[in-house]
Amino acid sequence: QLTPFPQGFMWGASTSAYQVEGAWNEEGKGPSVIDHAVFNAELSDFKVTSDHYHHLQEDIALFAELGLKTYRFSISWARLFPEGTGEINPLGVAFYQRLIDLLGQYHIEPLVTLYHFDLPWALQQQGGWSNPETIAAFEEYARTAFRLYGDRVKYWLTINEQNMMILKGEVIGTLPADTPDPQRALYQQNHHMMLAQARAMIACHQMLPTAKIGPAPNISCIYPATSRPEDVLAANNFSAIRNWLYLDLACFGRYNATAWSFLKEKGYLPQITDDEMALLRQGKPDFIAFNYYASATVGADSAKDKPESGAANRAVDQQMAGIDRSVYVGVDNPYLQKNQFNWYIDPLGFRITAREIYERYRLPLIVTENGLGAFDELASGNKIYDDYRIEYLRCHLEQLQQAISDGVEVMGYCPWSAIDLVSTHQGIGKRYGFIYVNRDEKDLKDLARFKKKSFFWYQQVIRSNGED
Ligand code: BGP
Repeated sequence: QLTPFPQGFMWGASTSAYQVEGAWNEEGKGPSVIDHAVFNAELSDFKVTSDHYHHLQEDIALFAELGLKTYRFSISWARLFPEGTGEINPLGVAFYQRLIDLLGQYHIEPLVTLYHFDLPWALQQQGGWSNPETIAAFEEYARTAFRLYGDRVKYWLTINEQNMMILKGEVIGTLPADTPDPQRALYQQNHHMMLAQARAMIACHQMLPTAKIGPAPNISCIYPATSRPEDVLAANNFSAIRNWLYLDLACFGRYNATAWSFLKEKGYLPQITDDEMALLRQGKPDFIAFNYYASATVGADSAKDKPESGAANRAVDQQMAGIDRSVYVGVDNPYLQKNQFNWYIDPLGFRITAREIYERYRLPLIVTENGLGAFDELASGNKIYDDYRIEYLRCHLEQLQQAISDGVEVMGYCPWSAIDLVSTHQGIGKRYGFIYVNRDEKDLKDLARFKKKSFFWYQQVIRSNGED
């Protein structure tokens, strides 16, 4: 007998500012690291994306029609503070005010990410997260957001996928290319981000006593390649480095012992002080948000000894970038299907992950990303038959409900993404939305919005509180 989704369950959907807004240099917005990053020239850039900035009313009306109870979006730090700190941009302030007001009109609860990969370029030029002054800049920005929007926004997320920014430092991180000893520098950045997060959580609790705030890492289910103890140990180590390092710091204010010994062995230990550790213990989240897309399977044999075993191997390697490939190797999982981008589809892994997080930290969970990227086809009559996405989401929701029945406290589910937007490394062609945006990689067309088949499916799911 399955436990029903709780009353007031936060049925939602997610986006992030740089992937959906466009208007990259309009109305006083400063540049961010994304505007200076070099991506594949064949793919769409982040200048216009889905042009949500200029389609705000239309998009929020569509989200209301979809039935969203919650909308997760991020504030572009550089839209509020073009220089990262100091002078505030009134037009940026007004844009998010408008967005939040519109959500209010439709009774959609805002869930706001403070920082989703787009560090202001001005801060990056001063060393980004390697510079401890960025910690104070983040706190100032967070306090400003709490002051401006705290009367309406009750749910806050600190930093999106901090673990991915560290593990894939060279791709989405903020490490300048010529940094000596890059791994060590990344773990120092990680420490600074943790301090910034703790300061934001403390500020949130001081300024908005009824608001709730939490971290939003990407957590993956890690399987051992076989039942050979060496493989199990490898999976255990990998999970500590990939997942628990981040949540242990956020929730317990301490370094995960296994991860710490890995950092020590590799010479990646950050510099930390007792005062900083006291601050980390003081800043506590109210809930844990997590993004889940796929699981990974790892073995103990070093990559040196094994030839590449194909796409799955690369998929795991992608997740392990930043971790010495001679330590762990990603292996194929013959029990799982893959999507068009070679990510494993693993709904049961989703349930396992939710249980694992809950058992470790005993905080309510909210899923802030989960979804299927695919090359959707626009059929005649502007229809999009994305049955594969419905299938993916349905199976994951089933397992989420199983997790709830297992006793896991789940506040909500916000799949990625509310509307099509630009994927960081694969352009607009890799779509996730319930709403299609009519454009190609380079041809902006008319940016018209079309409801996909999954839109109507999700609408019914929300209407029935997950019964359908
Ligand atoms: C997460 C990010 C999102 C989004 C998503 C899908 O890591 O938080 O910003 O991009 O992954 O990833 P992709 O677009 O690479 O398929």
